[in-house]
Amino acid sequence: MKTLAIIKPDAVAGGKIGKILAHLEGAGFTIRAARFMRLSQAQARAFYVVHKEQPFYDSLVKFMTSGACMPVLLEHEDAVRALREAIGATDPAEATKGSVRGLYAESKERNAIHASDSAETAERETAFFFSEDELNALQG
Ligand code: FUP
Repeated sequence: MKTLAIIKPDAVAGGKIGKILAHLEGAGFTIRAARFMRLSQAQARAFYVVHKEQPFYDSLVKFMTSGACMPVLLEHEDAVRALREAIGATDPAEATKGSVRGLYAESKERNAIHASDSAETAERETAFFFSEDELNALQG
């Protein structure tokens, strides 16, 4: 199955794209699609709409629009669970040492990477960045 990751603006600006993708490929994930883009305010607000009542929402949107990010579609057996395990806890202070966030996150907000938290979310978030036509074309 597939799941959606976003390498966040802190990690892109910090020159961590290569390290993070290598880490994920080393953990057995296959990259099926990727883009390099800067989220608009509207896109960031829509992407994180489930958090719109949270006190950190405005700050999160500001951070996610602060620079380029890299949405990546990843395939793995039990991909949602496998990616959540590989990235570690939201707060790097609580993340497993060898996880992506344990290695590369700066703070709970600037935490290097996003990963879908369920199969349903993965579907919604994948469609947010990649069209069916595009994904079919990539499959050949
Ligand atoms: P996660 O699924 O691990 O990305 O974490 P959440 O869905 O709980 O939060 C989504 C994003 O909101 C996090 F990646 C970072 C941000 N956030 C904060 O900035 N402060 C918080 O207290 C909680 C989350």
